[in-house]
Amino acid sequence: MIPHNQWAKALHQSARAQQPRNQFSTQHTYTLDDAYRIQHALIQERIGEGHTIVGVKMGFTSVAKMKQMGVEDMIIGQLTDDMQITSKTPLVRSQCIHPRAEPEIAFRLSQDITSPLSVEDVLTFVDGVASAIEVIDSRYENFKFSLEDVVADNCSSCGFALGPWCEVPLGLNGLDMVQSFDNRLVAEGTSDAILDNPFEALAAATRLAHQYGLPLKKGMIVLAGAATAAHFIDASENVEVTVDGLGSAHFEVV
Ligand code: OOG
Ligand code: MG
Repeated sequence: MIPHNQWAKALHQSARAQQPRNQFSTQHTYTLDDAYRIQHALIQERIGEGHTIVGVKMGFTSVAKMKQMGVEDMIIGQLTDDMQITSKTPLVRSQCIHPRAEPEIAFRLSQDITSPLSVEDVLTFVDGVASAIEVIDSRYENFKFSLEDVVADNCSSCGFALGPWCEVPLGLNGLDMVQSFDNRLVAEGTSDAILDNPFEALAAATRLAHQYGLPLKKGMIVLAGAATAAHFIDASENVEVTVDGLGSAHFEVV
């Protein structure tokens, strides 16, 4: 028997104490279903602290990310309100273990989604698109994990910043996505890297959310997954992501 709640508490504690821990998979065999149960229990720890679920994030929707992390399946994690990084709530480096930033695209849901949707249908469930930055901060030593380990750890999620909400275009293909640290270019890619079409990532999110019981409610945010490999954030950096036609998301590291 896998002690789901105990492992969730251990991961939560690692995040709160900035103490990386061993992977579970090196000592135990557990399934993807177990991993999502641990993730749910981990989110309950955050809810117990007074936070609320504000959306989901997709992971490994680009070849660049799969290659960087050596993991080959799409995954889904959950976003809570305290993860949002704004000009008033910058990223506090000392509250992270080994944070990395990656360029993403965010969707805002215009209505509840209760069943898996096709890429054609998903368009009518979105009322905003934005450039985004995701901050990931694995709770495992050396940022190394199995597919089950990373799912249990809520897909490494730590924070996210959004650019201005834009009207939903009919297509999101061929958009340049660039990430810079203190105006220094660190990553460059295109929106096509995200499953050939970021709307595909949104459709995949509806499938995985349905399969693993994650809520998708009106007003929630869906992060489509990174278009490039992620980059380590050092001290005192200004992180910015610009997506062609969608403007920029940025935040400060303090
Ligand atoms: C896991 C999270 C992957 C993405 O955008 O592909 C992810 C990790 O790389 O630690 O967020
Ligand atoms: Mg990501």
